[in-house]
Amino acid sequence: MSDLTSLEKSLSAEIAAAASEEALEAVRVSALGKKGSVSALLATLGSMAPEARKEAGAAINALKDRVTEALAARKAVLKDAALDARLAAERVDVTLPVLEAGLETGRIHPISQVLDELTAIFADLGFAVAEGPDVESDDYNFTKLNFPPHHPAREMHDTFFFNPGENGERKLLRTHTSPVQVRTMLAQKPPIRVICPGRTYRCDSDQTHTPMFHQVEGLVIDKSANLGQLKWVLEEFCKAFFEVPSVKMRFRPSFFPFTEPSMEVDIQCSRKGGEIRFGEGEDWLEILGCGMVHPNVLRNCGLDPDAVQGYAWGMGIDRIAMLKYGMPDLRPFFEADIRWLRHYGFRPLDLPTLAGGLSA
Ligand code: 2U9
Repeated sequence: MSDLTSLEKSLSAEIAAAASEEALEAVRVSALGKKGSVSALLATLGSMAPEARKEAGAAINALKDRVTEALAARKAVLKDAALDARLAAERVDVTLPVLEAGLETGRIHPISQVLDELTAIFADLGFAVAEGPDVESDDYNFTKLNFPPHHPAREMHDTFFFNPGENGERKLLRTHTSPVQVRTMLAQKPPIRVICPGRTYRCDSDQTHTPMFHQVEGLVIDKSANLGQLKWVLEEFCKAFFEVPSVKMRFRPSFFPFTEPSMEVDIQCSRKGGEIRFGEGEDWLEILGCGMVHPNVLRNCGLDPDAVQGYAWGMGIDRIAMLKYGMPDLRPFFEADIRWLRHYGFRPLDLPTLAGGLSA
């Protein structure tokens, strides 16, 4: 057997026996590396006579090619085997039940809970959910909503403005979710029935105000949208949300630039013993604002006020959560204090259902 044949035989055996990518790499270096056996054979070519060099060169290079191929084939086999072993070792059974401990300690934040509850109620009334960006343009947050140029809400001490961009445009953190309704009207044709929940921002901080808070606004645009429907929707929502068979609501005239007429809405309640109960009592508590969409707003959003009408409302999610679940102070909502969350939070998997009572 020639030297080349026996070298190829022993290299083939070593390649086949390599049990890992590291072992295979060692075989490659021992054959094709700078000081490898095949490289050493190639180095002998320089001292050969031209005829002999031609013949030996062709044979050694052919050997080198076959060894390279064998190494690559073995490498692919080892790679597949390593991946199979890893997949088998790292397998996770996602159908296993959630660990008891996680269920016991984890809590749903009251804002998430209330968001789920009100989304379920409005979905049942036929409303879709629309969302939009927290960083808004002055145009969508104020101008299209009929705020006059020097309205106080446009002042620095009420609104968080960003520094002007290269084009001079001054972006802001939305002060209400109303720009989402503007975007919806610009993008969709009536009839429109949406609720827009989300984060909103105003320069304000005390026991009942935080610089970031949550709102849910609603909008209906239709040929015959009217105040009677608005009143019915709000009453149905309050009954379902506060889980009472009937509610009395009081609509007081008010003013917002984006609605005409505008109203603030109180809900009847009792405050006996420091506890608020809805559906009974002689007290009144303000819970939301509403009105018919101003014709200027309809026009600004590409709609004809002679062809369609709209009603809208807005309320603070944090505020209605405080009212429903008896929380006296808004600030702990955003302090991530685990003791507060253990007390006021909700158990995971207690999903709200209209049939079962939302807070059951
Ligand atoms: C469009 C047209 C009309 C949304 C409305 C209110 C009245 C309102 C406040 C309640 C408490 C905000 O969180 S709060 O401070 N909101 O009183 N919001 S009507 O009206 C709209 C919105 C969008 C295009």
